[in-house]
Amino acid sequence: MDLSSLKFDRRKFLKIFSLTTLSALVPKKSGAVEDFRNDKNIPKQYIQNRDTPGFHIRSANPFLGVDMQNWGLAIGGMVKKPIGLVYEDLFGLKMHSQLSRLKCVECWSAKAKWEGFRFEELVQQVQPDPAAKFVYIQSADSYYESFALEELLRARALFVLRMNGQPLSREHGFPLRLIAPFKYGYKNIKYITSIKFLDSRKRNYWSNSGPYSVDGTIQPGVDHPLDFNKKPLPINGGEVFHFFDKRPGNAR
Ligand SMILES: Nc1nc2c(c(=O)[nH]1)N[C@H]1C(S)=C(S)[C@@H](COP(=O)(O)O)O[C@H]1N2
Ligand SMILES: [Mo]
Repeated sequence: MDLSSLKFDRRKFLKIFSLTTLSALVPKKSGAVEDFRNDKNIPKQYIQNRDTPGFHIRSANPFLGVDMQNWGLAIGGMVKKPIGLVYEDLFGLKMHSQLSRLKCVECWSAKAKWEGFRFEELVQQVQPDPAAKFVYIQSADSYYESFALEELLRARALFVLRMNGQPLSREHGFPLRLIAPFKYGYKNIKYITSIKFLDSRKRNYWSNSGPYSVDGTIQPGVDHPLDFNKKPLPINGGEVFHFFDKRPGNAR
């Protein structure tokens, strides 16, 4: 199927591809790629866990990155008006910017300037059923996350297109990721392809594949920020702030 001629024509795109077709185009698994998780010789071109200076990279399943010829964002489930968006559509939404820290459960954290749109705008477009109090998000690397709708509507939750003044890099979630700084890093899903409104809470990748909770709210304790001279920094729980971070206007 040749998508290249349709790439920039949204109306045609939406007419020709029903929402089900759209999500069928987005591979649930990263193809028939072998499982490299326990392989120390993962080919270099794969996005994989890397402790890179400034901002580490975490990718549970080594992944080649999103193929934009096939990328679309499907928003559906219990909604009045399911929609399919192409990358260009996302730039028609109102952009917000914030400085916030991503804190991984593996005791590193790093901050960046993020730019993106608020979930509220998508909610307005699709008009969810009042019973749909939960949101399930899937990504191109077969990762998935689960939220209460209320959490995604908080002021500091952002669907991010740009990081530090550049489009998201392949490693950090291009073309679209979530930044929810009051949740541990694993909730900040990258390479998003589909968002579904549901009336019950689904599980997430790391509660099914490891010891982490579905909720993933940052807990009180001791943090070890990557860019804080490796000195432990006590935190009070909730979003982690650095003395030099810009304080959020109305963080919750
Ligand atoms: N799609 C997807 N999103 C993901 C992950 C992943 O493996 N796949 N890893 C999570 C984890 S554990 C962390 S800590 C953050 C790391 O984001 P970064 O790679 O941009 O630093 O992404 C989260 N989002
Ligand atoms: Mo993480």
